[in-house]
Amino acid sequence: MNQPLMISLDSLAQPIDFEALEAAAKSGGCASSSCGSSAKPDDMDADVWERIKDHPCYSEEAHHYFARMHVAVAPACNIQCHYCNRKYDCANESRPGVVSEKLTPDQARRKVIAVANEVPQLSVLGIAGPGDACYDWTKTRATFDRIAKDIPDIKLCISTNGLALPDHVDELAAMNVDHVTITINMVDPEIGAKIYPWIFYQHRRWHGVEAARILHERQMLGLEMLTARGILTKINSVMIPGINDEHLIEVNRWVKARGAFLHNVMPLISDPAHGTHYGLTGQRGPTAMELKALQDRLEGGAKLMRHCRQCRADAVGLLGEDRGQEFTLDQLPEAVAYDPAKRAAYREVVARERGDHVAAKQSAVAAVKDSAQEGGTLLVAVATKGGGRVNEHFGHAREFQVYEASAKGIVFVGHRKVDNYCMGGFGEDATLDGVIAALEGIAVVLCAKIGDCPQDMLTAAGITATDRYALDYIETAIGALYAATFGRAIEQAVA
Ligand code: CLF
Ligand code: SF4
Repeated sequence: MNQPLMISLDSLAQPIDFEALEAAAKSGGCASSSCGSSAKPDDMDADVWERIKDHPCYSEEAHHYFARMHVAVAPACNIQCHYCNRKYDCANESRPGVVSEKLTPDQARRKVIAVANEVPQLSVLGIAGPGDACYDWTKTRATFDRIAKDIPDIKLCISTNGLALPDHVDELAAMNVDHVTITINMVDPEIGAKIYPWIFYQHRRWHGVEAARILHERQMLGLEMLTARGILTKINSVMIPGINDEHLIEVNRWVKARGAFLHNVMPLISDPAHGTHYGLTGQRGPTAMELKALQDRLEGGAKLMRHCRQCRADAVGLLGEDRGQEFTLDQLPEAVAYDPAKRAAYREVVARERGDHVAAKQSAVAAVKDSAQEGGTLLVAVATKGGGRVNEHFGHAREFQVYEASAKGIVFVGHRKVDNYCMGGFGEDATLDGVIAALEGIAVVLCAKIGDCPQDMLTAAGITATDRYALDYIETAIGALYAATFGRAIEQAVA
């Protein structure tokens, strides 16, 4: 293992101390591009790993360290989804299609440079609407062209419904866009007709099954074209109970057969207040356990992404945090110049921390496999603010990352969003009830600190919470917990 760093990454979510970063980088004597390679999964080509190792969506492991930002330059859309209403905006609302301000390509350039100068974790620029990035193509292309000139090492990423995608695949390849997401919710137009009321294609509107069939054919064509060009394609699917939940098993088969790199099944977000068709007609989303059960059934098919946070179309920061409100247009300088120093220094630090983390993870996973027993599965929720460590106060957590420890090792299986319990020094019982409800099925909560009162209430709800593993790597903590748990009561393991 490496020597401890001069700074810890447990403060990733805080403003970065550049002096400390630079000093830590200089003390390392290790090049970021090579060190990161120690984290490569055994079953992945070195070339593919090189392309995803800093992408927080394409690599679960990278999402502990690297951030994405979206620029909302593409407001026009060519289809209607029953789960979307782009008129609704709330700064606290995190879901696709929601933005606080739309940008021109020049404004987007200013914003990306300002963020890159302030947020050294930034590695990916995505265009994910708020409409469709391929339909609103002129603005998407103009934005990517500008940013690629100023920040050549930033990864360009795009998300689309797929209808206009085949028209732009060659340009995407020429522009070095290496990561494309297509939202595919069905491969059966009869099911598609229950999700999409209409599409706009070849200068006219199409409705019902006919519309869904065209969309389906364009999505499959787009995916095949991307695969043929070696572009890493992720499929997002919205799980809509009673509409396409069972059907997503078929979708997974189809996209795997056509070379999809990842399949990300996300829960439907549905609330009457959002004014969407599903929200207004009472269509519910899945529970966290229903989502997990479907994802578990999909294991063995196209590789799953389980750490999606269903970002806004103007999200900024690590997945699960949103710093967008710090970078609204009125706060940006008129003239910006990119300074690569902070991002370069940060990468040096991450490269070292990451090698250490991977070694710790491997040893924890081996310990779990060694002590695993028949049926010995433990679901653990972790309060973390990044860096792969147990480093968040229970009361400050806005989400918990969920890991499953079993004979298969230690696997990230999702996250649970919560309202933070600690509201400026005092806890709210009603909020805590909501947190407990969100932790359905969880056996143990790991956090950096927890008060007696919430700890007792969690215990009464059958959930053990402990700060015993504060600042440990997540897997190290879970490995120790697992080894101590089986054969003894959880309460003894955390005593
Ligand atoms: Fe953005 Fe999407 Fe690129 Fe990521 S998000 S365009 S691939 S950079 Fe990521 Fe956000 Fe989930 Fe999307 S967590 S909603 S999967
Ligand atoms: Fe909304 Fe995206 Fe669907 Fe268009 S493709 S209707 S922006 S969710």
